Amino acid sequence: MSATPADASQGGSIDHVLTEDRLFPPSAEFTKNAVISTQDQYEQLYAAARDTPDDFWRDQANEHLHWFEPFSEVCQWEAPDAKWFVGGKTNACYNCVDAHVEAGRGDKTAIIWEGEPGDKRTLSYRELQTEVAKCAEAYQQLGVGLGDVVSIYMPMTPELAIAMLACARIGAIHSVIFAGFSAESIADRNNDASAKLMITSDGLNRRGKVLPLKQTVDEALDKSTTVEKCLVLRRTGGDDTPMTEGRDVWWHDVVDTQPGVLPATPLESETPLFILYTSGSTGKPKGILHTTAGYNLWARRTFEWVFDHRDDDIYWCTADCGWITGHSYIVYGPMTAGATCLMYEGAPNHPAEDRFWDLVEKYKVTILYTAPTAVRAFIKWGDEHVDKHDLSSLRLLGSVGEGINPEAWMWYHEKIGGGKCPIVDTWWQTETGGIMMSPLPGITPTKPGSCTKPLPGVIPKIVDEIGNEVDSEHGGKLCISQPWPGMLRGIWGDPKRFVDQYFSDVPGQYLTGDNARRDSDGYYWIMGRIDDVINVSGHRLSTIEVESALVSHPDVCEAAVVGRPDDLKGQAIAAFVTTTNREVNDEFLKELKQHVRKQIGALAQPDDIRFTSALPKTRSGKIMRRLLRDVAAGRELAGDTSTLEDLASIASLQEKD
Ligand code: 6R9
Repeated sequence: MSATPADASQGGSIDHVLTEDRLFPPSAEFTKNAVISTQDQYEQLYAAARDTPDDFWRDQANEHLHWFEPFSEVCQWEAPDAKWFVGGKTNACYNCVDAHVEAGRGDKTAIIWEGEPGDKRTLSYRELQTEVAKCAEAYQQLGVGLGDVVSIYMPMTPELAIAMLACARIGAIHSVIFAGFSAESIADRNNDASAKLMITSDGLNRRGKVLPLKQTVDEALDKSTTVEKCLVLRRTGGDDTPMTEGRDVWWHDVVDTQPGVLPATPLESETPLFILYTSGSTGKPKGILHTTAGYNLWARRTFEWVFDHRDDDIYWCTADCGWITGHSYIVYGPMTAGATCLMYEGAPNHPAEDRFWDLVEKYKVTILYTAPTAVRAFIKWGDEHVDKHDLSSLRLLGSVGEGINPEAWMWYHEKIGGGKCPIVDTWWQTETGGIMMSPLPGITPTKPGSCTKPLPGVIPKIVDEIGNEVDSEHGGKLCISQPWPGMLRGIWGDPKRFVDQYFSDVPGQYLTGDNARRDSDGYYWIMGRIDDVINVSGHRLSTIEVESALVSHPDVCEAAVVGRPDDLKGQAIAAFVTTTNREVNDEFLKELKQHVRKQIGALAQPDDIRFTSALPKTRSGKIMRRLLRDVAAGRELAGDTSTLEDLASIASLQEKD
């Protein structure tokens, strides 16, 4: 059987070639104290959310959010439009901050912050309440109110979280733009969202250097037609920050001088909370819209279930607030749950490669949530940086953003978790608002590389190209067949793209854009993006499985595989590999091909292997296979590259052609 490359992205079932049979049950001690501690408890929650969703979510919302006015209806669903907790009034900022002060927990530490240069700050929930109220008062003074969009382009400082929460306090909509994007990207996002206020800082500390954020913002504002004011935080100092009279104001002048008493506004449940731009595989970035009550509840409950949160935890999510992970698991989830969050401003390798472990030791972090790309970097940097530190405070580890290759999982488990911490491999998306599939650390035996089972309220389906469910042996397109409170409510200003992208394939179901399979234990394995499937002689292979086979070789650090056109096979497998220290030669190349063949069979053996010093990644750390496809096929780079971290790595790959 042969296939053309075009077939590769059309869906259908996928061959599964990598077998993983290691199983890691949680320790009896972890289970004993866990929030969800028996399989029965999970099954009851899961069945209730599936079979009687209105009753289930009514109780959840009443118990876990504050309501200024009760809702009258739990969910109105007419695909693709969902409305949750209709008629009710709540406020996400109130739930994150004021609720704890009201309940007598105002002295609890909300944020422990450390800047890259080593400066430190902690904020209790009470202090956070005052800061957030001041910021909201400043917004009002600057003419920002309900429904106005505020663009935030800031370093990872407490003021970034404060700026987000202050929007929520008055019903303004934040659009956080990762502080690494270009002026062009900022302007596009400002214009698409009709942003009224822009918030930034003079500069940002990165690996000991100061990046002049305000200069970039000035360039962006020249092309942003709707922004009226720009609020500037002094972070890095110096006298050379350009300020435009009448437009730009300093944070210390307009925020710090406010009384800090403004209460949270009661807001309709479906009031827009934020827009977050995410790059589509082609075309311009999409502004994913989330609204207040449903998102807030989903962020809170998923945080509590998955991270087994307890009052004395020191929780650290290493993401930047510029990504959904920072929104849901630095700000809205943990803060609604009243957690103590560590927030770190800088790079993981400044001043040295042990910065993260220094932070874990110093602050006695108990829960660490990071990304596979970081784990692979730590492996490459060497165990000696980890060995210097006492990581015994850790009790739970999390992973998000990409599939974690089983060998990286094992290193994370042994080296960071000391063999005792459960790992929660959390699968979700900007669009889903919060975690959808993940182990529950007290009850789920984990398998390296699997995100295991769906959370209560998540009904996954694996379908072929015409929407029929496929049998569990084979992978297919992953859909979600019931609405859940945290789901996106639209693409800002583009209702047609919203339907086309997420709801047109299988009527009434949300199409995730990922492929997955379910094993005989009911565990889910994410197989990568639908567009990334490789079709070799009619066999559809998942990128992650071939990559994981490569990464399991001791001298391979990271791997990305893509299909390239091949006259005979339809597609051939091209692999891009970074190595630890080994010299690159023909012998190594042969050994690697042999290794993959042994691990997963001849079919998946790469035809080409290219060694490179770095893989092209999005700024949030995901491997950009789309660009590598072009490189492998010798094509010009196409599509949107605005989220690309390292164009230089692409350039060096092309030079080798
Ligand atoms: C939270 C986040 C979403 C895409 C998603 C999938 C990939 C995320 C994953 C994972 C395998 C995991 N992804 N977590 N793949 N295992 N645990 O990353 O959101 O930036 O929107 O990306 O990331 O492909 O569809 P977002």
